[in-house]
Amino acid sequence: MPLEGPARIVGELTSRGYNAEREAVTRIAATEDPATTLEAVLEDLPDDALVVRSEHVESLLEREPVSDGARTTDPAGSSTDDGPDSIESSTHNTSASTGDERSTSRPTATGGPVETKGVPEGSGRSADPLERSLEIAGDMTGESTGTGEYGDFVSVFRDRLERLGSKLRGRVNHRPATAIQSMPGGSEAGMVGLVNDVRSTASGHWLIELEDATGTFPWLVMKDREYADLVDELLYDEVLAMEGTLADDSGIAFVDSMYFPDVPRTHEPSTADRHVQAALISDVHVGSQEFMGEAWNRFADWLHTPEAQHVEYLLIAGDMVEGVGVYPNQDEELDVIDIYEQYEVFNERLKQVPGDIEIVMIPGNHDAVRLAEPQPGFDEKLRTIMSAHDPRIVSNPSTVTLEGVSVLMYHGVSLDEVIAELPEEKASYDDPHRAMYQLLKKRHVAPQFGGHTRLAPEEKDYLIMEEVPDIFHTGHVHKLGFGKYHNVLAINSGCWQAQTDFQKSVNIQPDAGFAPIVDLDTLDVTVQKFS
Ligand code: D5M
Ligand code: FE
Ligand code: ZN
Repeated sequence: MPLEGPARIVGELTSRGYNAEREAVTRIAATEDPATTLEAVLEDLPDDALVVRSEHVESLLEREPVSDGARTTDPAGSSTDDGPDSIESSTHNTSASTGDERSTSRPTATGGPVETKGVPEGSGRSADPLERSLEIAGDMTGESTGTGEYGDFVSVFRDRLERLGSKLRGRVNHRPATAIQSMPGGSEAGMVGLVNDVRSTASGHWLIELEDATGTFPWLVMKDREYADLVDELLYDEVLAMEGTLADDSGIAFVDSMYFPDVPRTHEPSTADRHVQAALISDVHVGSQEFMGEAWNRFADWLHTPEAQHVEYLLIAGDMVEGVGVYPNQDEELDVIDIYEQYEVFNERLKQVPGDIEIVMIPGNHDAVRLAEPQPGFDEKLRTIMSAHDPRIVSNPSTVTLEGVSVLMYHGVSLDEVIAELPEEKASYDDPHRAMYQLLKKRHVAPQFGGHTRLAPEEKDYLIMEEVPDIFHTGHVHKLGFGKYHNVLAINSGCWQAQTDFQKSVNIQPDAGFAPIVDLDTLDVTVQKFS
């Protein structure tokens, strides 16, 4: 049969410009001759319909039951004999994308419950959509006030120092930089500030200059002190607290303790009240010659299977498309050269995802939004292009809370920087989640200005982790890795792009074609492999 399997049916519908509800696809797949049913459904569809809904299919099947294998072959209901293949299709007819509420059971032509027979795969999602909840916080789309002028840098740093500093001020007896300078030599002093400079001295100690609203003050970390080990974790512009003893001339302080804003060790993450899952992916790179279409097809197919019935959310952490002109000579590896066409193709790929899965996405550095972070969500034109599945499109970073579980989504460009600056054992491409731990410790997704990561100063610092997320989701480095840091689940989600020439040249082996699936009720992770 040419149209066996829901994903093929979805593909056929999308190639003709239609999106489809999952339930509708399942019903078509359940008929004796899905190809004929599909044609009949399309014939029957109202002219203005863009989405094939379950009621379209049901109403056709009620009028022309001949094509409905489940009910016509044996009205007495032998379909139940089909055992595990027999799927109750009438309970979850939902459209996540519209939030429409529909009746939960349908009479058949013979008055009994609809049972589908011989369904190769697929069933409705596991739960009532009314049990779902999805909230967005920190989306700065449309809120950008930055002009890139000096005043913006002053306000963004002031905001950062104020908000991250407030997490440290209770822990140290702190004074402003200028006040410390006039304290008597030998006093105990404390300060909260941004890392302005880190230098090694001739004798191998470390000099860390902290800056606050009043000025700067130098702190000396002796090489044989326990804190010396933390110096190689420091990034410029992160917020820290120091405590120590002033030298005789009060021109410098010897560090006794160093504090990071950090996630409290006692942090207890929230969990969902029912068994429900989210698939976390990123770096799809549609439009690249290396985009792994077959792996994506398998992923979409899998989402239509009963095994995936609890997957009700799909989060995509940036790099939807390959983009154009992102890296030198990138055009030589493009499959689709027009940026809008890339998003059209991406939209087709989204349509393969069951219509009742909620999708949330943020942009990445390959996407057609400003490169500097925070990156606003896509503009109206791109939203229109990507509208078929009705995804929620928010800024990079943003926090999405799924049934009480907060997920901080950040594309991850700063991870390159963390990995470059920190020693291998603290952050590496092979263990991207460990680099994420560093960001959690700093309570900031991209601390360092003026480096590799481009930042746009705004009135407020959108890159701060004001609240501790339950899950931190990044991508960008194309490596799969996850683990827990002070009970926060950090996941870097791999990619859907095979190794590029650049990656070959620097010996990066991407983890392509994997989908980490998170149980929102336990925060356990399973990885599904599609490559
Ligand atoms: O980034 C994928 C990963 O590869 C990320 O760690 C950056 C790195 N990368 C990829 N191409 C380049 C070039 N040309 N220069 C420097 N770094 C690169 P992505 O954002 O998906 O391209
Ligand atoms: Fe990428
Ligand atoms: Zn990227």
